[in-house]
Amino acid sequence: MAPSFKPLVFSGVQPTGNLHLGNYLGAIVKFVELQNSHDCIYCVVDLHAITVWQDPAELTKSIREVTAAFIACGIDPKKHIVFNQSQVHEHAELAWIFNCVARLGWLNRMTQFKEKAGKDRENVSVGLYAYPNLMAADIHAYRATHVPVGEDQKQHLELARDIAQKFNTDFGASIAAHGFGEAFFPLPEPLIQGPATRVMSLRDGAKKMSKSDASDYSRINLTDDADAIAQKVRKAKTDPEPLPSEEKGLEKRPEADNLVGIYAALHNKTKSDVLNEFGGGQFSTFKTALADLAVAKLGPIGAEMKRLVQDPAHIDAILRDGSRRASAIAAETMKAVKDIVGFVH
Ligand code: AQP
Repeated sequence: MAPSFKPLVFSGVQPTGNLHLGNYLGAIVKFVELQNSHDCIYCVVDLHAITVWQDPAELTKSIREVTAAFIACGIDPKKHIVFNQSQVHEHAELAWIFNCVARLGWLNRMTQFKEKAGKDRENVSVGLYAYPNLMAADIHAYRATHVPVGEDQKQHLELARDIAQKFNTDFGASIAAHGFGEAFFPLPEPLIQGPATRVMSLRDGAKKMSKSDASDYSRINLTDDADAIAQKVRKAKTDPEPLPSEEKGLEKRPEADNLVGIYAALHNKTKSDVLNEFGGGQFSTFKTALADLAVAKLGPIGAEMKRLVQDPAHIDAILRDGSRRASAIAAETMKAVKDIVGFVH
């Protein structure tokens, strides 16, 4: 019989700059929903952020800004846990164990590393390469069972499952001998659902919307004001055809597909619902409706984020409290892992 684990949600967001509509629809909206059905732990993953260079003062600001975004979007840090990764040392400790479990061949297959390292592979940090092992440690430090993420994180989640599986197998006898049954780590389920699991750049339907894109017109930031949102939607790349009436008509039209997906996700509808309403019409009409909807949804979030970051002491107190509660769980896991591996402690 497969071992059963208490359902627990874990996910993280990097404090690496402007949070955008992709982070919001691909991840944070799901974080908020899951609070109604699960215990949730949401982490500002600052150790991940420094796998590429971060200006220290900007990093501090970004950690507080991501925390503010979580709260402004509706995450409750009292009922659930919100904290920053570097305050819970077990993440780094467990990541080392996983460095010794994961195989080089597994990491060599990671497409995000290939994309981020590009041609300059010799010159990127070792941390960027080992990033997926740290991500596995983030999840497994809490023995989390469900991980809401955007489509781009799917491969890393599969690696986290492979690491759990190999740890459970390699240490099977020790796991049983220490009274943990057949498996110590659950195989976490990725939660990647809905019409906007991969929001694309507004300038290029083949590229993911991303914080690091040089063009600010490629993304809608959570802190953009109404004018900026409206202008970015108006300038978003489209094609000359009217909108199709059926979803099949979005195939090979990446920009149209992206905008329809964004509208559907913001409205909590399906793409097919959106095409029932706008199919056959011109993009100009649809873009006006999309801009209005985006302003209505994101405007209050941006305003609340700006208000919250005015009080860094309040945000830091939330992170400290969350870190304390996260540490209590992660310390239990790490203690058990040390027993299982055979360390004296
Ligand atoms: N475009 C996207 N569409 C849907 N989901 C997305 N996510 C990111 N971009 C999109 C999801 O947001 C969560 C947090 O992401 P992250 O900040 O940890 O890392 P990232 O994927 O590296 O973000 P960026 O914007 O793409 O940063 P850069 O430019 O530095 O590479 C994750 O669940 C992610 O899937």
